Amino acid sequence: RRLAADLRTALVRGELTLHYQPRVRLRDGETTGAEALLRWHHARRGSVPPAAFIPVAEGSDLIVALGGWVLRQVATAAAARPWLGRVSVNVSARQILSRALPGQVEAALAESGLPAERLELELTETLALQEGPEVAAMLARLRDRGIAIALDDFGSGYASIGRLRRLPFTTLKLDHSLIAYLPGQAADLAVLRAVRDLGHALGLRLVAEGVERPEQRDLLAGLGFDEAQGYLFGGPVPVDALVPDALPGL
Ligand code: G
Ligand code: G
Ligand code: MN
Ligand code: NA
Repeated sequence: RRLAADLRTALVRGELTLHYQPRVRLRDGETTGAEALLRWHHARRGSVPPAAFIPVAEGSDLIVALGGWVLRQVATAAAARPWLGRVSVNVSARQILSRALPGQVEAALAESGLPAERLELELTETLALQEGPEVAAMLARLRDRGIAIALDDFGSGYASIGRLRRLPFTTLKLDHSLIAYLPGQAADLAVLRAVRDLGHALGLRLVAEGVERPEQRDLLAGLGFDEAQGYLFGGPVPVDALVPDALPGL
C-alpha cells in the first residue's frame, strides 16, 4: 500500500495524534502556549515522522481534510485546558490556497468554544511563493478576529523580508538553525540583533525555536526576544503530560 492510501485510512482509524510542545516567555519563564505537532503510529510501518507524511498529504487535498481535523482536535483539547495558553497549529500552503481555512477555523472555534485569542496559525515560508492579495486579505480577516498569525521557520529558506510586510503577521518564529550555534560568534549575534530590530519595528512578537541550552535562553532574553521553544523547556508530549505542575513557570 502506498503511504498516501495508508494516511487516508489513518485519519479514520484514529492512528493520528497530536503532541504539544510548550512555549515560554523569556522575561519570566512563564508558559504562554504550546505548538501542536502531528504524530502517526501505523500498525505495520510503526511511527512515521511528519517530515515523511506531511509532504505526501500536501500532494493532494488530503492536507485540507487533515488540516481541518487538526484544527478541531487542537481547539477541543485547548478549550478544556485553559493552562495551555495559546495553541499554535501548523497550516500548509495548500490549506490556505484551497480557501478552506477560514471556514475550518470558525468551525473549530464554534464547536469547541475556544476564544479566537487562544489560537495561533503557523505558516511556513514556502507559502510565500504562491501567495497573492486574496491570501493577504484572508489572513488579515483571521488576524482581525484575534487569531495570531506566525511566520514559521524564519531564516531557513528564501529571503522573506518583503513578505513580512505584505502578509499580516503578528508573530515571527526564528528557525532553529539560527539558534543552534549560539552563543557563537559576533556575526551570529549581529544577525539576531538585526532580526530583533526588524521584527520589533514591524510590531511582531519574536519567538526563538530550538532553544536547547541555558546560555541560549539567557542570550536571547538579553537581546530582548519575547518567547522561546525547545528541548530546554520541553519537547513535544501528549496533551495530558502538560498538566500545570509540569509546565515551565506554572
Ligand atoms: O515534530 P516534528 O519536528 O517532527 O515536525 C516536523 C514538521 O512537520 C514541523 O516543522 C511542522 O511544520 C510539520 N507539522 C507537524 N504537525 C503538522 C500539522 O499538523 N500540520 C502541518 N501542515 N504540518 C505539521
Ligand atoms: O513547525 P516546525 O517546523 O517549526 O516544527 C518544529 C520541529 O522542531 C518539531 O518537529 C520539533 O520536534 C522540533 N524541535 C522542537 N524543539 C527542538 C529543539 O530544541 N531542537 C531541535 N533541533 N528541534 C526541535
Ligand atoms: Mn511550526
Ligand atoms: Na519552525
